[in-house]
Amino acid sequence: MSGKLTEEDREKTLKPLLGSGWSVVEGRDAIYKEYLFKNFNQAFGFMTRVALTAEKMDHHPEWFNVYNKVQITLSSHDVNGLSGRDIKLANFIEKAAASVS
Ligand code: HBI
Repeated sequence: MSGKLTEEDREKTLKPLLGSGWSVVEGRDAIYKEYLFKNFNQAFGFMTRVALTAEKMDHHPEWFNVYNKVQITLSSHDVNGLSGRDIKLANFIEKAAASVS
């Protein structure tokens, strides 16, 4: 769970995310997705939810926000690539984004 994702892990846990708008970053073992919201309040509300969970997990996104756009990159520095923590956080992020309205 905390080590680098194996090929088997990738098949099982990464593939579903790649089917829902996440992509593997070129030249880096990391995943990326851009979210668009209606306005800044919704974007920042979403970021606040993600931030609280990220802090609890001690696992932090690389992210960029302008107005209603939030671009997120996930990777685990300690394993120099993707770990189960990235998958777990990405799945939480998906839920958080879906619950913004
Ligand atoms: N967040 N994404 C990510 N990757 C890490 O390896 C990581 C982190 N947040 C905190 C963290 N590691 C700490 O455990 C160390 O930097 C101390």
